[in-house]
Amino acid sequence: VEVVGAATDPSALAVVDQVLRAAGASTIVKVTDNDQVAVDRERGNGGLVVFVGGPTESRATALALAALRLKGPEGLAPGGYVLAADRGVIALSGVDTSGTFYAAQSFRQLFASGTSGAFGIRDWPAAPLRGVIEGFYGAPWSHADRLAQLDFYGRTKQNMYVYSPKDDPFLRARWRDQYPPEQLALLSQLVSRADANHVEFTYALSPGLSVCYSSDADKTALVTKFQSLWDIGVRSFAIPLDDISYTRWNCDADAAKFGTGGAAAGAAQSFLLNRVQQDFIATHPGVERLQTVPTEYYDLADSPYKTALRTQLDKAVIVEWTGVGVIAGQITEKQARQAKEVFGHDILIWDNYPVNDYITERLLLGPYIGREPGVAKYLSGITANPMVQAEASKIAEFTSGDFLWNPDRYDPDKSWLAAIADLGGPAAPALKVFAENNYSSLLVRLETGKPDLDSPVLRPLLAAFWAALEKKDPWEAAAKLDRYLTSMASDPEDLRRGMASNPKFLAEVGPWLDQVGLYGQAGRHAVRMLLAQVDGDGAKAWAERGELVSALKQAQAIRVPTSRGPRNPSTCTGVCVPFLDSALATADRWFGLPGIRPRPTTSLGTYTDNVPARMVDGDPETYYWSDWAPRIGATIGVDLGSAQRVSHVDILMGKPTSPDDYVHAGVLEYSTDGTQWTTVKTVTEPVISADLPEGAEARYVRIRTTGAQTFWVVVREFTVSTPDS
Ligand code: LTM
Repeated sequence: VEVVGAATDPSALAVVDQVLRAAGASTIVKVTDNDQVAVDRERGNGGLVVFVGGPTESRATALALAALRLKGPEGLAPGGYVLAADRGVIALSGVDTSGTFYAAQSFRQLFASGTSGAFGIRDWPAAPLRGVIEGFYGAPWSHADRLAQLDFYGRTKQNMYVYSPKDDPFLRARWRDQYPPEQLALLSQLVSRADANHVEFTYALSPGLSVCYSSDADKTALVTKFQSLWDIGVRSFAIPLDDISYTRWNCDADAAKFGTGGAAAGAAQSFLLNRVQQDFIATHPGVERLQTVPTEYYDLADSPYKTALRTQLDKAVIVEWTGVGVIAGQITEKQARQAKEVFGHDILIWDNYPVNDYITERLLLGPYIGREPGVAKYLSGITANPMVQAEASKIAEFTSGDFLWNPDRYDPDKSWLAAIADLGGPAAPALKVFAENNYSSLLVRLETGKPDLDSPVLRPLLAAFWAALEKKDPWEAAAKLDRYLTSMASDPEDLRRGMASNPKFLAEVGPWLDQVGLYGQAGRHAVRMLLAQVDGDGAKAWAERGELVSALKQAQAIRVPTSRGPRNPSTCTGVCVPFLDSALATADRWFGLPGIRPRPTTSLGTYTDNVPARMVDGDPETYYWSDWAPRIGATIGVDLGSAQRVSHVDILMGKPTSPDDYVHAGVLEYSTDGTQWTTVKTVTEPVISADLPEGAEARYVRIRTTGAQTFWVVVREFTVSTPDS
C-alpha cells in the first residue's frame, strides 16, 4: 500500500513504484492520506505500507514517523529528507518535494544494495546547487544525450543543468535569433524532463561576440529571447561573458559611453546585466537568480574589471568562477572565500573537469579531486563542465555529484568505484580496466604536482616486472603483469558484450577501447618476447617481436575525429608506449640489432594529425608539425629507451610548402638521464648532420630553442645512429 497526499511528488512516487515492482510487489494499492480505514484494512492484510510525501505533500507521513519515534525533515536544508523503515512501514518524507524525490532515490539505492531490516536516515545536501554545465567547445550533445543526462542527474541527486554549448549558434554567433519552432519544441522537452528529475534547467545565452552593451535594441533582443524560453517553462537564466575580448568594443556607442580598458568593460557588462535584471528577472515572479560568467573568470587578482563588477553589478546576480586557473588543480576554502570578496557576489563554480575540449585525444575517466569541502559548503555550488562524450562523462559527474552532496565524507576512490558500478552494471570489472587506462589528466598533474602518468594499476606491475627481469627471475612478476594485460587485451570484447545495452557509450569510446585492447596485446607479446630471451629461445623471441610491432602499429594508426581534426587517441598515456619502446630496445640489444627505436618527445603541441611519431617513422614525406611557434626553452627530440653509445644525429626540418618551419635558434644536446645535458652544436639551419664525440652515451637527444621565433616547426625525420649502425 502506498499512502500518498494530494501534493505528493509524482516523480518520487514513480521511483517508489519502480522499486516495489522490482522487489516483486504484484499489486500496489494507492490510498490517500486521509483514508485511515483503507490503510488499516491493507495493514490487516499483512501488506507493506509505504508513506510517500513530506510535510508539504502529505499529512500521513508525519504520523507514521511519529509512530516510529522519528523526527520529520522540518528544518533540514532544501532537498533534505528522512527515510525510515520498521515493522512493515516505510516512510519517505522530504523537507520539500525534491527531498521526497531524493528519499525515493536513496530507497532505490538501498534496495539495490540489498539492505533489509529497520533503518532510519536523515540526509541533506551540503551544496545548494549541484550539477553540470554543458559548456564545452566541439559538437554539442545530442537531444537523446541530454535526456539521458537529466535522468542521470535525478538519480544522482544533482539539481542543476546549464544549457551552454559553445558551438550552438543560437547561443553565441546568432544569439539574437529566435529558435525555429521545432528546436523550441525540443528545448521544451528538455525542460519537462528536467522538472521531472528535480533539475533546474538554466538557459545560458552568450551575446559577448557581437553585443552592444549600451544598446536598447540588444537589451530588448536578450529579454525577448529569454521570454521565448520562459514561455516553454524555463525558470533559470544566465548570461555568460567568458572567452570574449573586452578590450575591443562591438559598437562605437559603447566606446563613447564607457571609455576603454577593464574598468570600462566591467561597467558595460554591469550596465547590460542590471537592465536584464530589472526588465526581465524582477518582472517574472518565480524566476531563479540571474547568473553570469565574467570575462575574468579564472583568477583572484583584483583588477579594474573586477572592481567594476563588484561595485556596479546588481548583488542579486550570481557570478561563476573556475577557480585559480581555467583548469584548477585545487580549489581551497580560502580561495572560495576570496572569490566571494574579490567579485563581491555569490559564487557558483564552473569547474572544468572532466571537459576534454582542449585535449581531444584523451578521455578523462578518473574521479573528481582536489576541491576542499568548504568549497561546496560556503559557495552557491558547483557545475562540472563535461566531455563531448556524454555517456563517458557520467563517471566523473557521478563523483562530483557525490562530493557536492556530502563533501566531508567524500572518498574519490570509493566514489569512483560506485560510479563504475553504476554505469557498467554487470560489466563493471571490464569498465574498470578501461577507465584505469584513461584515468589521469591535467587535473591530476596540477593537484598532485606529479606527472600526468596514466594507468595506476598497470604502472606498478610494469615496474615490478622490470625489477624482476633485472634480477633474472621474472616469472612471478611476469605472470601477474600478464593477467592484467590479458584483461586489457580482452577489454574491447568484454565491454562490448557487457555494455551492449549502452550503444551510445560504446560508440563514444570505440577508438580508445580498441587502443587499450591493442596495447594489452602488444604488452603480452613484449612480456613473452623478453621471457623467451631469458630462456634463450631466439626464434620465439623474434616471432613475439613481430607480433608486438604489428599491434603497436595498429594502435598508433587508430584515428578519432575531433573538433581539432583527426587525432590518435591517447590511452595509458605515458605508460604503454614507453614500456613497449623500452621492451623493444632491450630485446634489440639482445638480438644485436644496430637499429635504435626512438620515441619522439616534445614540449610542443601537434597541428592536426601530424603527430610526433611521424618524425621517427623513417619516411621523410611524413612529418611532425607543431601547433605553435616554439617559445624559448621548448624542446623537440627523441628518447632511445635506455642509455647507449651514440655516434651521429641527422635532423631534417621544414618542408617545401613551409620552408621556414624549423628551429631558427637552438642547440642540439644529449643526455643519459634527462637532467644533465651536453651541447653538441648550435642550430640555425633546417638540415642538421652532427657527429657526436667519440664514446658519447645518450638516452635522450633533443633540440632546445634558445631564441624567440614566429614560425612553427616541421620535423620530417629525427635520426640517431649508433657506432655500429
Ligand atoms: O571555462 C570557461 C568559463 N570557458 C571555457 C570553456 O567553455 C571550455 O570548455 C574550457 C575548457 O577548454 N575553457 C574555457 O575557458
